Amino acid sequence: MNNLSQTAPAESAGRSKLAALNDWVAQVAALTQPDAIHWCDGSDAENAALVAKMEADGTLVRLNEQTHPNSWLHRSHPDDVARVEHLTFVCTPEQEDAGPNNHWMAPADGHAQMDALFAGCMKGRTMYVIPYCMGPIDSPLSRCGVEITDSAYVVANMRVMTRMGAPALARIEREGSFVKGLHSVGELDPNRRFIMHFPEELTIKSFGSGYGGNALLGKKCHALRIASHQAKAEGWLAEHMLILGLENPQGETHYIAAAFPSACGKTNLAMLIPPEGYRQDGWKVWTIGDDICWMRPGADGRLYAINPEAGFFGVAPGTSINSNPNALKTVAHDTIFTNVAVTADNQPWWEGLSEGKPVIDWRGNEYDSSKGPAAHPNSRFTVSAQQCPSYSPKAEDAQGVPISAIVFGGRRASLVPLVFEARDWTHGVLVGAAMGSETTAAATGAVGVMRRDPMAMKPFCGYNFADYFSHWLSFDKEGAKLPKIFHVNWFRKGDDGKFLWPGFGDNLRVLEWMIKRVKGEAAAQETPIGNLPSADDVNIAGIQLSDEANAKLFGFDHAGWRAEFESIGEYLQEYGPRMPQALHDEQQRIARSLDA
Ligand code: OXD
Ligand code: MN
Repeated sequence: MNNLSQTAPAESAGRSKLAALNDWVAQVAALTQPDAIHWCDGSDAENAALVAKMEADGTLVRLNEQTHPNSWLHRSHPDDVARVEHLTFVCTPEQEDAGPNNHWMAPADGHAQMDALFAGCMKGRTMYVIPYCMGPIDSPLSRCGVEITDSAYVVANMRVMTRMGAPALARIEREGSFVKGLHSVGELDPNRRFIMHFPEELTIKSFGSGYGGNALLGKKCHALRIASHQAKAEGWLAEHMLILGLENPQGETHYIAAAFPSACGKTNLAMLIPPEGYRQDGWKVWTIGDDICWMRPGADGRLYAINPEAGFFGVAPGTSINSNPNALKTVAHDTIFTNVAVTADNQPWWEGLSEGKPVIDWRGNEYDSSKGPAAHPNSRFTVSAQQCPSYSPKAEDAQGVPISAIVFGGRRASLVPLVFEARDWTHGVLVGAAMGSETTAAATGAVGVMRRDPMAMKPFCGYNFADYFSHWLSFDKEGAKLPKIFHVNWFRKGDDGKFLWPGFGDNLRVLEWMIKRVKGEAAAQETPIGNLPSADDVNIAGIQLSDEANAKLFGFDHAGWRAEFESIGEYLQEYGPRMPQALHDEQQRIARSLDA
């Protein structure tokens, strides 16, 4: 292989100035027995050599060079297309610390089970050592890790999704600490697949899957599960949130962090293009991140946020010129597509694209519409954030951006109005804790089933949710200037089963109302569930809403919410005595006012 420097395993120690890193690499090599070891430097030459190797062995298929320069298709194993929540574990000494929200195993058992899988698994393979930094390389909010993997596809994706290679290694050597992530695709056998986290040891072990959320360990495993644990200990927040900047015609930009479950439109909202009239008036949306947000209080008491990622691992189906023109421009070149279909002239294709016709489906078979969608519903693009036309220069700011509003939202076909504002921080934490949403194809299992997904962190919180809610509540203290908290629902349906709100660019109308509320410039009606705008308070000029839409999007269904609050009360009880009393009190206060 050209330009890919590899050493025999015995010579591998000593590649870093950090003894702890060299020792760990040597231990992993002794366990997994690779034929060769490659320390990734993140260079273009290294990437070119890896891509050439993957093209030669069929891991990557070149797409149409004229329409999609330097872009590739990867077809994963058909049983390896999503996160596997039932095989994902948090291994803490005490089960209670992982909480009812996580699958748990004692750390010694977890290590034993994983190490048995890893023993000799890299024979005949190259072991890649990937130093990476989550967040801008010079930011005090960033954290580093090292992923060891036997997948060149993982290396290529980590290069896009993180700041990977020599600068990250230099920071790790300076700081002396890093999250350890060990990954092998194994045999891609769903019966020999586990993703385990050891938060106390800042360690991740993932075996048997090459899928993004299971295998790109910087993303969900480090930046959410391990980081949420670190954040609790250190007084910050690691959240499943997009970050955007909303610039008004006066040139003032407010930053909003928004939590939605997987495949519920975070990428679309983060890259929103304002409706025509708003654009003419000078409104702009700036993208900071589309999936993960790390926030901590600054000296002025506000929360400052960074996006720890450097790229987007976005859901392809549904991405179109109507839903997300910025994303389409972003993926026009230098993109890795996974499990999309292709057209006769070898362009990537997925459901929702208005142009082109699929001829080969995501499995690589001739497309036959009677056999399901052409692209897998969870097919993805991996692309550098720098390619996004709306990428904010502030995204690289070491200090992060000050957050004015936090938004929670889920897919709720009924009951939940378009938007409401929490009365205060404690109420906002309850709104996040009570969040519900219908499941999507981002994880294996049934799609469309309503479940509680607090703060969109159900699959990602690395510790007991009850402690997580206490941690959130702890930010409300002397001197804090906390963001306002809102809840939105873009997915409310009418009696005919169709969405009542146009969504996409028109969501800006709702963001505008929020920022006006932050500035004390917009009206709202107080209700037991929070402050709701009427249809007159949100600018809906230029969109047609039926009477049913007006009533359901801006209305408040008393009886429905009474039942919802009973169910929220039962949900909080599931966490037993660790659930903070403040949330029980808040739930009961609202339940009482609904009864009044
Ligand atoms: C993702 C997910 O890939 O949430 O971002 O599943
Ligand atoms: Mn996500």
